[in-house]
Amino acid sequence: MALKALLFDVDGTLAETEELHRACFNEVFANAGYDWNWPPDLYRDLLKVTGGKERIHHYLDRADVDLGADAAVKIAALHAEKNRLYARRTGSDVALRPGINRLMKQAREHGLALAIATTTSRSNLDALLAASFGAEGAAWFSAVVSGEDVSRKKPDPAAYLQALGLLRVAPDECVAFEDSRNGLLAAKAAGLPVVLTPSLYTGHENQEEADCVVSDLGEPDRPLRHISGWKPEGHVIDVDALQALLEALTVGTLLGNK
Ligand code: XBP
Ligand code: MG
Repeated sequence: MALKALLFDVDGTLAETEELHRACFNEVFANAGYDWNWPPDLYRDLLKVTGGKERIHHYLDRADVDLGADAAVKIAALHAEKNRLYARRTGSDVALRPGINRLMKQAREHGLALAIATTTSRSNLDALLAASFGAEGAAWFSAVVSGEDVSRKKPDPAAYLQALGLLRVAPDECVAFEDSRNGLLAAKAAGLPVVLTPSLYTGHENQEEADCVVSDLGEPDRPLRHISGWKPEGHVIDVDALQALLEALTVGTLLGNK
């Protein structure tokens, strides 16, 4: 099967963004006069709910906090303010994870399509892409699906299915890159092979459905660490490695192993 496209999750996969999201949530809560605070251990648990607004709703439900009849409006305002802070800071506070830029450049040189399938807000995505890839960054991606483009967020496959439709490719001609269990389940439900690079908040999660789990995509002077599943021959995930992964999966399917 020829490799045609790479689909990337955003938070945790392109960059370790969740600490910045968490700091911005906490700052916005404090500025609004609420005594809510999300330390890392609590945030790890809250991240099971994808989407910032949904996460605030979930937190208030479990803390038994009632914001009254206009709760949804108040939560939407807090979330919008969190995203404004995030967009202002993402350029200086967030860097791409190892191998992301290298693999995207190489994929483009090989004529592969790039896509984004995320449950984060469009403004967060735009800010991260601009900060990471410059003004032309957005043009690198043939399909971009954010949390606002789908009615159901990950683990629902909607974001991936929409991206595949925009790319006009079959899932077995692609590889998806994810860091979280919700993302892994979403990509798998869309039929995609998945390379999982666990992040700060997701290393403890069940990874069994992933086709390949590695510490990160690696750089020539900073080899990846293989964790489980299919093992790349070299020290980095590059286009050849991904093609080899697809071939291994095809053989596995033919032999009934997958
Ligand atoms: C991860 C998420 C997001 C962010 C916050 O998305 O669950 O909700 O934590 O983003 P992904 P918003 O890994 O799919 O990119 O506040 O914009 O919802
Ligand atoms: Mg993620």
